[in-house]
Amino acid sequence: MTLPMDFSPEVSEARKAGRAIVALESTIITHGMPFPQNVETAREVEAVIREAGATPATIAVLDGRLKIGLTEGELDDLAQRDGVAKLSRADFAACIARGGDGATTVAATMIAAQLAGISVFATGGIGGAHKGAETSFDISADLQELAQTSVTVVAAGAKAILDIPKTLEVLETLGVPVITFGQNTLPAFWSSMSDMVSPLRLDTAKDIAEAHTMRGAMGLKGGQLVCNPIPVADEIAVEILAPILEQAQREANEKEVLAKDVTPFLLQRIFELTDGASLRANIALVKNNARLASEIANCLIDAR
Ligand code: PSU
Ligand code: MN
Repeated sequence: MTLPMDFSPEVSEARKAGRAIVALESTIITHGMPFPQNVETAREVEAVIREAGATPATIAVLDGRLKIGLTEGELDDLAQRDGVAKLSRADFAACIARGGDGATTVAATMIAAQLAGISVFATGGIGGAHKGAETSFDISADLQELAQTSVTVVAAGAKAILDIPKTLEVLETLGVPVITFGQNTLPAFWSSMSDMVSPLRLDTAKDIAEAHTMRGAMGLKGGQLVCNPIPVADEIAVEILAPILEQAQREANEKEVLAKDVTPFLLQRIFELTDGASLRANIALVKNNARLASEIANCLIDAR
Protein backbone atom coordinates (compact mmCIF):
# COMPACT_ATOMS: atom_id res chain seq x y z
CA MET A 1 0.00 0.00 0.00
CA THR A 2 1.33 3.45 -0.84
CA LEU A 3 0.75 6.45 1.36
CA PRO A 4 -1.50 9.05 -0.30
CA MET A 5 0.91 11.96 0.27
CA ASP A 6 1.06 15.07 -1.94
CA PHE A 7 3.70 17.79 -1.95
CA SER A 8 2.55 21.28 -2.93
CA PRO A 9 4.31 22.68 -6.02
CA GLU A 10 6.36 25.03 -3.82
CA VAL A 11 7.49 22.26 -1.44
CA SER A 12 8.19 19.94 -4.35
CA GLU A 13 10.52 22.50 -5.88
CA ALA A 14 12.29 23.11 -2.57
CA ARG A 15 12.90 19.37 -2.21
CA LYS A 16 14.39 19.14 -5.70
CA ALA A 17 16.63 22.17 -5.06
CA GLY A 18 17.65 20.86 -1.60
CA ARG A 19 16.38 23.99 0.13
CA ALA A 20 15.44 24.20 3.81
CA ILE A 21 11.81 23.36 4.61
CA VAL A 22 9.89 24.22 7.79
CA ALA A 23 6.73 22.28 8.69
CA LEU A 24 3.68 24.08 10.10
CA GLU A 25 0.65 22.58 11.84
CA SER A 26 -2.96 23.23 10.85
CA THR A 27 -4.85 22.73 14.15
CA ILE A 28 -3.78 26.23 15.12
CA ILE A 29 -5.74 27.37 12.00
CA THR A 30 -8.91 25.30 12.52
CA HIS A 31 -9.11 25.05 16.32
CA GLY A 32 -6.63 27.59 17.69
CA MET A 33 -7.68 30.92 16.17
CA PRO A 34 -10.93 32.45 14.89
CA PHE A 35 -11.56 33.27 11.21
CA PRO A 36 -10.27 35.47 9.54
CA GLN A 37 -7.22 35.96 11.81
CA ASN A 38 -6.46 32.25 11.43
CA VAL A 39 -5.90 32.40 7.67
CA GLU A 40 -4.21 35.81 7.80
CA THR A 41 -1.79 34.50 10.41
CA ALA A 42 -1.14 31.31 8.48
CA ARG A 43 -0.21 33.38 5.42
CA GLU A 44 1.97 35.76 7.42
CA VAL A 45 3.80 32.88 9.08
CA GLU A 46 4.49 31.32 5.69
CA ALA A 47 5.80 34.71 4.49
CA VAL A 48 8.18 34.96 7.46
CA ILE A 49 9.65 31.58 6.53
CA ARG A 50 10.11 32.58 2.87
CA GLU A 51 11.78 35.85 3.90
CA ALA A 52 14.20 33.82 5.99
CA GLY A 53 15.17 31.82 2.90
CA ALA A 54 13.30 28.61 3.73
CA THR A 55 10.11 27.04 2.38
CA PRO A 56 6.95 26.63 4.48
CA ALA A 57 5.05 23.32 4.44
CA THR A 58 1.66 23.63 6.15
CA ILE A 59 0.38 20.12 6.82
CA ALA A 60 -3.23 18.85 6.76
CA VAL A 61 -5.41 15.99 5.49
CA LEU A 62 -7.75 16.94 2.64
CA ASP A 63 -10.08 14.39 1.05
CA GLY A 64 -8.01 11.57 2.50
CA ARG A 65 -4.69 12.85 1.15
CA LEU A 66 -1.82 13.88 3.39
CA LYS A 67 -0.86 17.35 2.16
CA ILE A 68 2.71 18.52 2.69
CA GLY A 69 2.30 22.19 1.86
CA LEU A 70 -1.05 23.78 1.02
CA THR A 71 -1.79 26.01 -1.96
CA GLU A 72 -3.40 29.37 -1.19
CA GLY A 73 -6.80 28.01 -2.20
CA GLU A 74 -6.46 24.95 0.03
CA LEU A 75 -5.41 27.11 2.98
CA ASP A 76 -8.40 29.46 2.50
CA ASP A 77 -10.75 26.52 2.25
CA LEU A 78 -9.41 24.77 5.37
CA ALA A 79 -9.61 27.97 7.44
CA GLN A 80 -13.33 28.42 6.74
CA ARG A 81 -14.53 24.84 6.85
CA ASP A 82 -16.62 23.63 9.78
CA GLY A 83 -16.24 20.27 11.45
CA VAL A 84 -12.64 19.58 10.45
CA ALA A 85 -11.25 16.81 12.69
CA LYS A 86 -8.40 17.61 15.10
CA LEU A 87 -5.91 14.85 14.36
CA SER A 88 -3.31 13.39 16.67
CA ARG A 89 -1.39 10.09 16.44
CA ALA A 90 -4.46 8.01 17.39
CA ASP A 91 -6.89 9.17 14.69
CA PHE A 92 -4.50 10.22 11.90
CA ALA A 93 -4.49 6.98 9.89
CA ALA A 94 -8.25 6.36 10.17
CA CYS A 95 -8.97 9.87 8.82
CA ILE A 96 -6.75 9.27 5.77
CA ALA A 97 -8.15 5.78 5.22
CA ARG A 98 -11.75 7.07 5.28
CA GLY A 99 -10.97 9.88 2.84
CA GLY A 100 -11.67 12.55 5.45
CA ASP A 101 -10.43 16.05 6.20
CA GLY A 102 -8.36 16.85 9.24
CA ALA A 103 -6.09 19.42 10.82
CA THR A 104 -2.86 18.16 12.34
CA THR A 105 -1.84 18.86 15.94
CA VAL A 106 1.79 19.02 17.00
CA ALA A 107 1.90 15.21 17.33
CA ALA A 108 0.38 14.53 13.90
CA THR A 109 2.43 17.27 12.23
CA MET A 110 5.63 15.70 13.62
CA ILE A 111 4.62 12.32 12.19
CA ALA A 112 3.87 13.89 8.79
CA ALA A 113 7.08 15.93 8.80
CA GLN A 114 9.15 12.82 9.47
CA LEU A 115 7.35 10.94 6.65
CA ALA A 116 8.15 13.87 4.33
CA GLY A 117 11.80 14.14 5.41
CA ILE A 118 11.35 17.52 7.15
CA SER A 119 13.40 18.01 10.35
CA VAL A 120 12.15 21.33 11.72
CA PHE A 121 8.64 22.42 12.68
CA ALA A 122 7.37 25.78 13.99
CA THR A 123 4.22 26.22 16.07
CA GLY A 124 2.80 28.37 18.87
CA GLY A 125 2.57 26.14 21.90
CA ILE A 126 2.65 22.40 22.41
CA GLY A 127 0.08 20.39 24.31
CA GLY A 128 1.09 19.12 27.74
CA ALA A 129 -0.15 18.03 31.14
CA HIS A 130 -3.32 19.96 31.99
CA LYS A 131 -4.06 21.38 35.42
CA GLY A 132 -5.73 18.59 37.38
CA ALA A 133 -3.97 15.94 35.26
CA GLU A 134 -3.47 13.90 38.44
CA THR A 135 -7.19 13.11 38.36
CA SER A 136 -8.22 13.75 34.72
CA PHE A 137 -5.14 12.02 33.20
CA ASP A 138 -5.28 14.74 30.49
CA ILE A 139 -1.74 14.71 29.13
CA SER A 140 -1.33 15.62 25.46
CA ALA A 141 -0.09 13.00 23.01
CA ASP A 142 2.33 15.75 21.85
CA LEU A 143 4.67 14.78 24.70
CA GLN A 144 4.86 11.10 23.70
CA GLU A 145 5.44 12.18 20.11
CA LEU A 146 8.40 14.34 21.08
CA ALA A 147 9.85 11.20 22.67
CA GLN A 148 9.68 9.10 19.53
CA THR A 149 9.68 11.24 16.38
CA SER A 150 12.89 12.96 15.34
CA VAL A 151 11.71 16.48 14.57
CA THR A 152 12.89 19.68 16.25
CA VAL A 153 9.81 21.64 17.34
CA VAL A 154 10.06 25.38 17.95
CA ALA A 155 7.35 26.65 20.33
CA ALA A 156 6.97 29.51 22.82
CA GLY A 157 7.00 27.15 25.78
CA ALA A 158 4.09 25.22 27.14
CA LYS A 159 0.87 27.19 27.16
CA ALA A 160 0.12 28.82 30.49
CA ILE A 161 -3.22 26.95 30.49
CA LEU A 162 -1.17 23.85 31.25
CA ASP A 163 0.49 22.66 34.41
CA ILE A 164 4.03 23.61 33.39
CA PRO A 165 5.91 21.82 36.20
CA LYS A 166 4.04 18.56 35.47
CA THR A 167 4.62 18.98 31.74
CA LEU A 168 8.35 19.39 32.37
CA GLU A 169 8.43 16.31 34.60
CA VAL A 170 6.79 14.20 31.90
CA LEU A 171 9.22 15.49 29.26
CA GLU A 172 12.12 14.70 31.57
CA THR A 173 10.82 11.16 32.13
CA LEU A 174 10.48 10.70 28.37
CA GLY A 175 14.01 11.97 27.76
CA VAL A 176 12.97 14.92 25.61
CA PRO A 177 15.49 17.78 25.50
CA VAL A 178 13.79 21.03 26.50
CA ILE A 179 16.00 23.81 25.18
CA THR A 180 15.31 27.47 25.85
CA PHE A 181 16.70 29.84 23.25
CA GLY A 182 18.90 32.60 24.64
CA GLN A 183 17.80 32.71 28.30
CA ASN A 184 17.96 30.60 31.45
CA THR A 185 14.28 30.90 32.34
CA LEU A 186 11.64 28.88 30.58
CA PRO A 187 9.17 31.11 28.70
CA ALA A 188 5.43 30.65 29.31
CA PHE A 189 3.78 31.17 25.92
CA TRP A 190 2.06 34.57 26.36
CA SER A 191 4.85 35.67 28.74
CA SER A 192 8.56 35.69 27.96
CA MET A 193 9.41 34.50 31.46
CA SER A 194 8.07 31.91 33.88
CA ASP A 195 9.34 31.12 37.33
CA MET A 196 11.05 27.94 36.15
CA VAL A 197 14.63 27.37 35.10
CA SER A 198 14.99 25.74 31.70
CA PRO A 199 16.58 22.27 31.69
CA LEU A 200 18.83 23.32 28.77
CA ARG A 201 19.84 26.60 27.15
CA LEU A 202 21.31 27.18 23.69
CA ASP A 203 22.08 30.59 22.22
CA THR A 204 22.31 30.06 18.47
CA ALA A 205 20.31 28.32 15.74
CA LYS A 206 23.54 26.57 14.76
CA ASP A 207 23.91 25.01 18.22
CA ILE A 208 20.31 23.78 18.09
CA ALA A 209 20.87 22.31 14.62
CA GLU A 210 24.06 20.59 15.80
CA ALA A 211 22.29 19.09 18.81
CA HIS A 212 19.60 17.74 16.44
CA THR A 213 22.24 16.19 14.19
CA MET A 214 24.14 14.73 17.16
CA ARG A 215 20.99 12.97 18.38
CA GLY A 216 20.71 11.37 14.94
CA ALA A 217 24.38 10.32 14.98
CA MET A 218 23.85 8.72 18.40
CA GLY A 219 20.77 6.88 17.20
CA LEU A 220 18.57 8.63 19.75
CA LYS A 221 14.95 8.54 18.68
CA GLY A 222 12.76 11.54 19.36
CA GLY A 223 12.75 15.26 18.83
CA GLN A 224 13.87 18.39 20.61
CA LEU A 225 11.54 20.96 22.11
CA VAL A 226 12.91 24.46 21.55
CA CYS A 227 11.26 27.10 23.74
CA ASN A 228 11.57 30.50 22.10
CA PRO A 229 10.47 33.40 24.34
CA ILE A 230 7.79 35.72 22.94
CA PRO A 231 9.35 39.17 22.20
CA VAL A 232 8.92 41.33 25.32
CA ALA A 233 7.06 44.01 23.31
CA ASP A 234 4.32 41.48 22.48
CA GLU A 235 3.91 39.69 25.80
CA ILE A 236 0.97 39.80 28.24
CA ALA A 237 1.97 40.32 31.87
CA VAL A 238 1.45 37.31 34.14
CA GLU A 239 -0.55 39.45 36.61
CA ILE A 240 -3.12 40.24 33.92
CA LEU A 241 -3.26 36.74 32.56
CA ALA A 242 -3.35 34.64 35.76
CA PRO A 243 -6.94 35.46 36.88
CA ILE A 244 -8.22 35.01 33.32
CA LEU A 245 -6.61 31.58 32.99
CA GLU A 246 -8.15 30.64 36.31
CA GLN A 247 -11.62 31.73 35.18
CA ALA A 248 -11.35 29.88 31.85
CA GLN A 249 -10.22 26.73 33.68
CA ARG A 250 -13.07 27.01 36.18
CA GLU A 251 -15.60 27.30 33.35
CA ALA A 252 -14.11 24.28 31.59
CA ASN A 253 -14.52 22.26 34.78
CA GLU A 254 -18.08 23.49 35.36
CA LYS A 255 -19.11 22.70 31.79
CA GLU A 256 -17.30 19.34 32.01
CA VAL A 257 -15.30 19.98 28.84
CA LEU A 258 -13.22 16.88 28.17
CA ALA A 259 -10.44 15.35 26.04
CA LYS A 260 -9.79 17.04 22.70
CA ASP A 261 -12.17 19.89 23.41
CA VAL A 262 -10.24 21.22 26.41
CA THR A 263 -7.48 23.13 24.58
CA PRO A 264 -9.76 24.80 21.97
CA PHE A 265 -12.28 25.75 24.70
CA LEU A 266 -9.63 27.38 26.90
CA LEU A 267 -8.02 29.27 23.99
CA GLN A 268 -11.40 30.64 22.85
CA ARG A 269 -12.39 31.78 26.36
CA ILE A 270 -9.02 33.42 26.96
CA PHE A 271 -9.38 35.24 23.62
CA GLU A 272 -12.79 36.58 24.71
CA LEU A 273 -11.71 37.46 28.25
CA THR A 274 -8.62 39.38 27.05
CA ASP A 275 -10.57 41.24 24.30
CA GLY A 276 -8.36 39.65 21.69
CA ALA A 277 -5.02 40.50 23.34
CA SER A 278 -4.20 36.79 23.72
CA LEU A 279 -4.64 36.36 19.97
CA ARG A 280 -2.35 39.29 19.11
CA ALA A 281 0.34 37.82 21.35
CA ASN A 282 -0.24 34.36 19.86
CA ILE A 283 0.24 35.70 16.32
CA ALA A 284 3.46 37.52 17.30
CA LEU A 285 4.98 34.48 18.96
CA VAL A 286 4.17 32.09 16.11
CA LYS A 287 5.94 34.43 13.66
CA ASN A 288 8.89 34.69 16.03
CA ASN A 289 9.05 30.89 16.17
CA ALA A 290 8.83 30.60 12.38
CA ARG A 291 11.88 32.87 12.09
CA LEU A 292 14.00 30.79 14.48
CA ALA A 293 12.82 27.51 12.92
CA SER A 294 13.89 28.79 9.49
CA GLU A 295 17.36 29.63 10.81
CA ILE A 296 17.68 26.15 12.34
CA ALA A 297 16.51 24.52 9.08
CA ASN A 298 19.01 26.62 7.12
CA CYS A 299 21.83 25.51 9.46
CA LEU A 300 20.88 21.85 8.94
CA ILE A 301 21.15 22.36 5.16
CA ASP A 302 24.47 24.19 5.47
CA ALA A 303 25.87 21.36 7.55
CA ARG A 304 25.00 18.64 5.05
N1 PSU B 1 -1.27 26.02 20.86
C1 PSU B 1 -2.00 27.06 20.37
N2 PSU B 1 -3.08 26.78 19.63
C2 PSU B 1 -3.44 25.50 19.33
C3 PSU B 1 -2.65 24.42 19.84
C4 PSU B 1 -1.59 24.73 20.60
O1 PSU B 1 -1.69 28.21 20.62
O2 PSU B 1 -4.41 25.31 18.62
C5 PSU B 1 -3.02 22.99 19.45
C6 PSU B 1 -1.78 22.28 18.89
O3 PSU B 1 -2.16 21.68 17.67
C7 PSU B 1 -1.47 21.21 19.91
C8 PSU B 1 -2.85 20.90 20.43
O4 PSU B 1 -0.82 20.10 19.36
O5 PSU B 1 -3.46 22.20 20.53
C9 PSU B 1 -2.85 20.15 21.74
O6 PSU B 1 -4.12 19.63 21.95
P1 PSU B 1 -4.35 18.55 23.13
O7 PSU B 1 -4.05 19.31 24.39
O8 PSU B 1 -5.78 18.15 22.99
O9 PSU B 1 -3.38 17.43 22.87
MN1 MN C 1 -5.77 16.53 26.08
